[in-house]
Amino acid sequence: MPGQSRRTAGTAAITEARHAAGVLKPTPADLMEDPGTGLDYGTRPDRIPGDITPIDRFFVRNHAPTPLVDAATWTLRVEGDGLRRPLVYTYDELWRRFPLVSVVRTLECAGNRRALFGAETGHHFEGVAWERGAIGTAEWTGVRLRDLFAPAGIADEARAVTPEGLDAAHARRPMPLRKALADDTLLALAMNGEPLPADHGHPARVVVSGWLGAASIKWVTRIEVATRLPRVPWTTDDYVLITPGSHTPAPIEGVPVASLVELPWPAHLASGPQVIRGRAYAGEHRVAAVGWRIDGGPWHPARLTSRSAPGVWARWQLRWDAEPGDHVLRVRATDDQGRTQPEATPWNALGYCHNSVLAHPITVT
Ligand SMILES: Nc1nc2c(c(=O)[nH]1)N[C@H]1C(S)=C(S)[C@@H](COP(=O)(O)O)O[C@H]1N2
Ligand SMILES: [Mo]
Repeated sequence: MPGQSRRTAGTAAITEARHAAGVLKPTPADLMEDPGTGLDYGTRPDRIPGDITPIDRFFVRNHAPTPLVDAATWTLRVEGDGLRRPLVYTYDELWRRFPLVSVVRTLECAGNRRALFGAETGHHFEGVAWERGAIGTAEWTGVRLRDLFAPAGIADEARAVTPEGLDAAHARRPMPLRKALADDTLLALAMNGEPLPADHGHPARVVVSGWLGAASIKWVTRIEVATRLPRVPWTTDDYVLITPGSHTPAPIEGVPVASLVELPWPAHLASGPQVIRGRAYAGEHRVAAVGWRIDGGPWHPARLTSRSAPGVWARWQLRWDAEPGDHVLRVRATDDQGRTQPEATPWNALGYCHNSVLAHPITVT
């Protein structure tokens, strides 16, 4: 390829762009929010057309620039003391040898809304200053991890599964064996019906339903099945909840219930009857209800317009007779465990899992 050089990293051939761009796809401001890192872009909440987030605007969270991987020479190693024998798969083999499974699942970064968490607490959090855009839903097609493990033979003592990325961050994040063997835990090869795009993990990424985005490792080159849960930076230093008085940081797994209003922030609306739409997501749980209120008025139920299932956002809408002036819209989702979005999120040092009810400013003219 002109203007590009080749080199080999591990077992995978990586073609690196001469000008190492953080993200490969275009990230226009009318589709994506830019928190300013050069590696991370959020989806604009007012630009999601249907149940599924199109690839051109699906949020990207990269700890290192997107690697360009040649699928023809890439391999996946499946190994560790939790397997009877190690195996190596090629890209073609993954497509041909195993049943292909498609699931619609939402990914949300644990740091979503961190900028709003900062504004709420008056604290400056380190880490990507996300607004509301670090969430998206895609149809993921690929192979179940449990099908990949079967030919290797899972040992009785196996406990933990740790996928590893070949990007410069060498991202790794363990999950318990039971989560890895779930029906909807995939090694995804395609997204929204297209081969996985480079920024989203080409040639293969893990999709861990209902968990924080960091568990869904991109550019996977190796999956370790082990008899012990490994300690890795993403469960000791990052993606952990550090709260006042807590002695050991708690690794984040599922994400808490929250809602997303499909309006710009602040929003401008014409007066008169308005339909306002949005989404709510509760990680491994179902969204049971969504409520809304204007200013200091009473809470009303919003109408859920899609079936709510674990691991995927639910859509809702509300009808409001907008009166001229400055208003505040509050939306509050509740999950099937009876947990409701709080007025304020308990502080944690790294600014994760913010799910407070937001005061959305709307000017009606
Ligand atoms: N190899 C690798 N996998 C990764 C990451 C990364 O930086 N490197 N980022 C993680 C984080 S924090 C999130 S939120 C999701 C984002 O997935 P997306 O970029 O496809 O939206 O990928 C996860 N997988
Ligand atoms: Mo993330």
